Amino acid sequence: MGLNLTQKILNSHLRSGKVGSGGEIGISIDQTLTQDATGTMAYLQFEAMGIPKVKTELSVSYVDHNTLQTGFENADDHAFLQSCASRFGVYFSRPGNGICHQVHLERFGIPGKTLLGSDSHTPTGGGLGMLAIGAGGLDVAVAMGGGEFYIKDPKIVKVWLTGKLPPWVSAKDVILELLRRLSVKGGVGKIFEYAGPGVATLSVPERATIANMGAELGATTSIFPSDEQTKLFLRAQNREKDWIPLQADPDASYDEEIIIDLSSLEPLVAKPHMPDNVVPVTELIGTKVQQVAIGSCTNSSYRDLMTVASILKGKVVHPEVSLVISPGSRQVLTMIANNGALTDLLDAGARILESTCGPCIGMGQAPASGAVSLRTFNRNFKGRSGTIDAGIYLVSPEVAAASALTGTITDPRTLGPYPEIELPEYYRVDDSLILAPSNSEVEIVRGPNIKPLPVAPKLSDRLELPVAIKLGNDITTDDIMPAGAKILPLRSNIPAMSEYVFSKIDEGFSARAKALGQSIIIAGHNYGQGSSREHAALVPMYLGIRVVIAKSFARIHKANLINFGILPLTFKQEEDYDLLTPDSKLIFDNLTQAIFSSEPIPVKIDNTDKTIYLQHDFTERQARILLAGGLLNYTREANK
Ligand code: MIC
Ligand code: SF4
Repeated sequence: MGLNLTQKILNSHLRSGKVGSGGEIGISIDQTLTQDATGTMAYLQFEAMGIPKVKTELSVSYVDHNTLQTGFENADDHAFLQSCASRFGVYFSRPGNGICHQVHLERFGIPGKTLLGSDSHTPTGGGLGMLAIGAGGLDVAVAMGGGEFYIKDPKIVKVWLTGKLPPWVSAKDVILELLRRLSVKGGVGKIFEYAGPGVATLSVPERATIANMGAELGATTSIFPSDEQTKLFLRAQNREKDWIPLQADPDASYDEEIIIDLSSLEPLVAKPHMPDNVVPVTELIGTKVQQVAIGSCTNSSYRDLMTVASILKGKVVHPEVSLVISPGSRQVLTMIANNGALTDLLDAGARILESTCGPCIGMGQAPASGAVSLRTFNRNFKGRSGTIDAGIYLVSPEVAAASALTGTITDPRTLGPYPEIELPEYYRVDDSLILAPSNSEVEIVRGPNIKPLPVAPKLSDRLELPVAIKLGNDITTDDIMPAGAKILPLRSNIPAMSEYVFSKIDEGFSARAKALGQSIIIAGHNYGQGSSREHAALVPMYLGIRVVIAKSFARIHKANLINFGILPLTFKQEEDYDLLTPDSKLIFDNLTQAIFSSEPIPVKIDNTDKTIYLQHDFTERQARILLAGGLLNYTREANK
């Protein structure tokens, strides 16, 4: 039996376990990326491991999230990151050079390699045929030190593409269609491997859009074959030497199969407040729009911005719409500046922002109260934009540009002939904002925003834990640890961040958790979906959270909880969720043994005669990490 593409890459990087066994596998990581919002912790953790230089083939540190400098904090973090990069052997992409995933695709991604990034949209690299996975900063720090990365052996889904996208329908609609079919939980534990005759009709930037937003399915990653399109892209980036052909064997087998006929797709929209709340644009025609934001790691490539510029050329945006555009990279920005498209955008009334994440992570451009904002981004969680009652709709660049002109949600197919964008034969290559590491000893610059790393306590055998909060389904890491212009600058300062845990849904949480000392979180399905931010585990750990009981967990967040010594447990019987109240107190006994056993854990509800049963699927390695009080303690002990 032949192998699929994922199996080929996993096998060639396998360091422990067996592909196809369903158990845990450990793989070696060729490349890593970090961004500034998760990077400061990752480098503090790398430093704490005492390894002098990274051991990967390539590691890159990007600055793209915290670029609004309203105080000293972000600039301090940038200086810290720049000095760490130079000291530890990491390339440093300076602020202004672009969004990590876009720049990595352009300048560093290589088919067939593994990439681990401290950002959940790292799978963007799958557009180039890489096995690119998002993880918490601590896992990335371990990979930088040469350690293997562990995942549960994934189920591999074949996404068979046929046909060709019709005019005005684009890559964003392909991934919105998958989200419509499968939901934000539909990809947990799975890798989506694209194949079929439709693949050849998609360019690498289009594939990257699809792979990028596979993160919203909860997938471990998504991957496309490396073919002639990949070669064209790499040649145009002056990197043809990095190309290798790579695809599944013709007789490869898969765990599941999904078929999408590209020709049958139509423009789609994800309505507030979840990326899977997808409907055809035709259902929303006429809805008034106050803001249109184009950018993010999903849709800000040269192809996307040229499409938008062609639609807007010679026209002006509706007077009640604020149009903001953040180009994905300096390469994209300089190319549209040189070919005149930037002038078309400015003439149309667009407000041009830096080449960064910007509004996608609430770093500015919060919409007006109650506004409708159409965004080409990947997440529309309530409040993430910075305005709690704004309605964020996720759309393609085509729908965004058409609606910016009319002031209402518009079907772009009404605009006439579709501007087919020709991709450049050569992109403009200028790596002068990417600094190579230094060979000499570099002093690490630590401003007052860089606070020491909190370390988790060792696991106690007996815990009596009151419930700190009881939550429903699909709680995101934005709910747990909000981002935005006010809170993101505190990412290197855990005591300051701790004031904001759950602040968007329960303002009293932080004070209550502190008063309780140690406590527990109860949640429904898919707890911790969304971002890879380990702060959503680290800061609750700092506030005394020792256990999270949920109906199910999102992959990265579950790993982050274990990394920070918090027990992620699930209900043996889901109905037991209803027995717990915000005032319950739970009594755990013999925990240090229970985490090594597959037997359900009996837990007494204090002041009642009830016992509920909880379960886990910890591997022996994860149980040891939990026992040690998290991955940092565990790695240090292992390196002694
Ligand atoms: C996001 O899109 O939520 C982020 C900000 O890029 C995060 C990382 C972070 O919280 O720093 C992600 O997706 O992992
Ligand atoms: Fe940045 Fe948004 Fe992409 Fe996250 S999703 S990396 S915030 S652009």
